[in-house]
Amino acid sequence: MHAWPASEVPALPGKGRDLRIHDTATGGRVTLVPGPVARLYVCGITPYDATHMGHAATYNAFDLVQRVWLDTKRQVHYVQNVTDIDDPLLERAAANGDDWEALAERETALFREDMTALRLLPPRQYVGAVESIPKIVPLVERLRDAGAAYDLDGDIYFSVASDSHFGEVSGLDAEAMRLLSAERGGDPDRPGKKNPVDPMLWMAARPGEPSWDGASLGPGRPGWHIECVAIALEYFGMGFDVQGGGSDLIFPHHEMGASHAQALTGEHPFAKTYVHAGMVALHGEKMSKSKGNLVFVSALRRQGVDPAAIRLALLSHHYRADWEWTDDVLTEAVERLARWRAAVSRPDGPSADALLEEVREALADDLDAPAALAAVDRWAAAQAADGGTDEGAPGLVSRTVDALLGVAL
Ligand code: 5CA
Ligand code: ZN
Repeated sequence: MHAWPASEVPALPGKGRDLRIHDTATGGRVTLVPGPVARLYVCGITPYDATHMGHAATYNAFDLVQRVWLDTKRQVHYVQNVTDIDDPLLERAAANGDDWEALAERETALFREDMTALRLLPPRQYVGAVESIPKIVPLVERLRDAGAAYDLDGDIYFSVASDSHFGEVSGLDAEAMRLLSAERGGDPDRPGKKNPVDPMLWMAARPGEPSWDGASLGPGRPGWHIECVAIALEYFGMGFDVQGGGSDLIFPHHEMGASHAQALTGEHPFAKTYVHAGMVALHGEKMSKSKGNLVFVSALRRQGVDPAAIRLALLSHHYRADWEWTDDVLTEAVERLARWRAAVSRPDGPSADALLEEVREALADDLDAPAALAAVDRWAAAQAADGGTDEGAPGLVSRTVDALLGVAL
């Protein structure tokens, strides 16, 4: 699949700091020291509805990771998937009398437009589940042949007992895992499973549903977690720098993905660091396609909201916090954008050298975007109050905000 166009990242003077970030697996903060090419895998959308503020907030967090890495003069190899075949997509298409492929294509196209408008850097590879099936099938066969997977009435399940590191990403106990598995696409109550949370790797073809050639597995379609494993192993192999997504992916998705990959290769870890963004809510509940309590990026754009203001609204919350989308969040962002634009359109101002370092330090400190915004606010307020004589300052502020926060002033 093709991704979306990249917005340019202006060069900044000097060099940024290495990112210290919260790692879900260890529960503590780690300093990321990738090689010259930092490798990031972020779980993409299931395209059965438009991009909402929760998705946008999560992708914004991982865009900041990339911008910090780029500022340390590294290259970034970013991979993202699209879950373009899965139960929710088929269910939504059936409910609307729609064709599932057309639905997936339409929503993926809209996602690309939203990402472009928000200036979120595109992945180098943007890869669909369907196009990955020829890579997925041999992995499932290998797991089965190694005794890490078993057949249940034609469906193939992964045995979590086959990975001695199972449980290390989420750190959850068996009961918590069982509850989350039931909530998030698993089938813990299906009789015959070795462990209730064992996830499906390959689902045998169901009447009326799309299916693909599965070689020795028989016709069917892939399970969810193996999709991201196949894609990450294809482009990175084991031990890539960061796997990211929202906190709703910690279990089962990222736990199972890690175990699939570790059982397949005998190596550990799958990702060196697991990073998760908090959940955005609306009216007190997690924003989710299944609940329908959504604010869409595309709807705001249609109403004429500047995407830069949407971006500032996302940046005004710490990525790890769970937060609530309200009209006030957007109003504040619109006002901030206007203040910043007025400030950088003046011919001079107070020196911005210290501001650049403050923004760098804020982002290196577990992506503290609210602290970065506060630093820019202070510069803009100082300029409005006292002016300044540094002719290079407005330009440097623009470039800093553009390169490190993805906001074009
Ligand atoms: N296709 C899978 C990942 S392989 C999936 O979870 N798709 S999704 O469309 O449901 O979510 C896409 C991304 O947005 C995931 O990283 C998910 O964790 C994140 N996300 C979903 N809802 C929210 C929310 N309310 N707040 C923050 N992030 C969210
Ligand atoms: Zn994923």
